[in-house]
Amino acid sequence: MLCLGRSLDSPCTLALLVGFQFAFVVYFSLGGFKGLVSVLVRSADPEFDYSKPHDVYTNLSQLGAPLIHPETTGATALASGREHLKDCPDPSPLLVGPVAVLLSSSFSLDQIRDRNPLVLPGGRYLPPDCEPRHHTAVIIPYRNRQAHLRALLYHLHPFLQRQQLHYGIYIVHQMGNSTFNRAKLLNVGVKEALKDGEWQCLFLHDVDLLPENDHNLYVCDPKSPKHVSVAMDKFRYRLPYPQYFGGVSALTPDQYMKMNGFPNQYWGWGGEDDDIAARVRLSGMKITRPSVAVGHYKMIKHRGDRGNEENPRSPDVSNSDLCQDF
Ligand code: UDH
Ligand code: MN
Repeated sequence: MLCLGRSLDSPCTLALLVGFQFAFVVYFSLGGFKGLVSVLVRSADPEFDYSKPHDVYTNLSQLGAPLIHPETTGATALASGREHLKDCPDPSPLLVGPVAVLLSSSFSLDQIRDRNPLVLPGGRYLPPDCEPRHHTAVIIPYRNRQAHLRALLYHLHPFLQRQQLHYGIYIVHQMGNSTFNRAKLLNVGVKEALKDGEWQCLFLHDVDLLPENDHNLYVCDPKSPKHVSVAMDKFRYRLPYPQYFGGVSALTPDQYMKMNGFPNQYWGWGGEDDDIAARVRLSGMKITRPSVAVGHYKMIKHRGDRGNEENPRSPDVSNSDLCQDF
């Protein structure tokens, strides 16, 4: 105490203390508490104001004119006349951040097509005025959810076009009334999509999840499988549990092969997403995630479906299953 008292008595120390205090006051008043927190806790997360979302069709009129006739399909038609195009800018200048979500679409499929004149038959799109950096197949397991499908297509087409991706949407329909099998449908979808195009990224997408922020890019992480729907309104915008891998996730074809695809033996609701997460880990990969700030999704409210009753027992998942499924 004596020592401190003495040093405080020194005019030099006092001047220094006053100087520090002054600097702190100036610092707080300029950056506020938020500024101080952001310096202490270095967060790379962007911030978005979800209270003022844009219309999901914002900026679509800025997309270039089609270089190919909309009726034309096939790889050669897609490639023709594009040799001189520059790479699309990174990031896309068309992004707007939070977008409004219409949970029930009153639009018919014809009306959705009319609102998206640059989308080609088969639900494909290629930016007309630049060479896309990413090639993404969106694969949707589906049965008897017409209203959800219309809401998703109305939302997802403009959302993905603003990201300037080359994309295709594949709806994998389970016929008949037998028990639903989401993971098996996803396996079918991956196989068919890869026969159809040279996709670099496979987005596995529930039909009832609508992304709320177009900075949530529908591209893969080349290093790790990505769980994308990290902040769903249904779970109060956070992960329900740390290993959750359901809803929307993204894998490169290589990652899909490395984990030997998805299990085929999960009939009915539940369990298959945890099995898929286990496969990722067992094959030596990690799961990446976008930040909670961009990974916002709204889920269309619904009850359990007939034919997709809760799976009474989770199949025994063993290492040997990893070698059998596809
Ligand atoms: N799906 C269909 N048709 C069905 C069942 C499922 O298309 O009949 C697809 C669809 O893409 C859906 C996904 O499978 O988004 C996942 O199914 P889900 O939406 O039923 O899963 P979720 O986790 O279930 O949202 C929430 C409550 C369901 C009741 C659970 C039983 N206790
Ligand atoms: Mn659902």
